[in-house]
Amino acid sequence: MFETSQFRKIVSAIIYFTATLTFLSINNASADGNQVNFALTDNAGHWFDTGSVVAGNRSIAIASPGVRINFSGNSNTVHTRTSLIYPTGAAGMPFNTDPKKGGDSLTLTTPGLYVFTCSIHPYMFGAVIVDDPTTSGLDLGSSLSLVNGITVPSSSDLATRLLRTFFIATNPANWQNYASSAP
Ligand SMILES: [Cu+2]
Repeated sequence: MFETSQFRKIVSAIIYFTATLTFLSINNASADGNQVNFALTDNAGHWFDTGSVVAGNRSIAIASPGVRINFSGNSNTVHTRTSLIYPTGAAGMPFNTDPKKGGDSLTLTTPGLYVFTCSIHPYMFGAVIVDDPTTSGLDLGSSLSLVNGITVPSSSDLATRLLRTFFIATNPANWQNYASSAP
């Protein structure tokens, strides 16, 4: 269990990230060339690494509809690219691949929040928010579908918990190397 102070810090972090993402959206920040490149790495926290920071995070990208998502393998092991969360009814979803090191691509056209994971290493997360530039605010999708088949409102408690988990798992500061003599 989290202590209250830790919980408050996490809630503050989520509010900060949400506010920052909304700010970026208002300013029409988007991936250049309308593509997002995720390198799947062995680097703790940066498992799905865009190489560029959005809201303090290298595993999130904001793009417009039609964005091309490219996954490359820069890792000593194989991974799947598996859609964990996606806007309900989104074109091309669910998405999954065999375990591999090679590349895959897909195009996201439906606005909303997409979170990809690896089915072998379920702590690996990469997120894309496909934002329709003609609407105000950041499009998360009114409802989100999960890999287990359930659908939840994007404003639900479960969606908030999953978002919190995403930000914890994609922060390298939350990972320690216990194989080290000084973890
Ligand atoms: Cu993996």
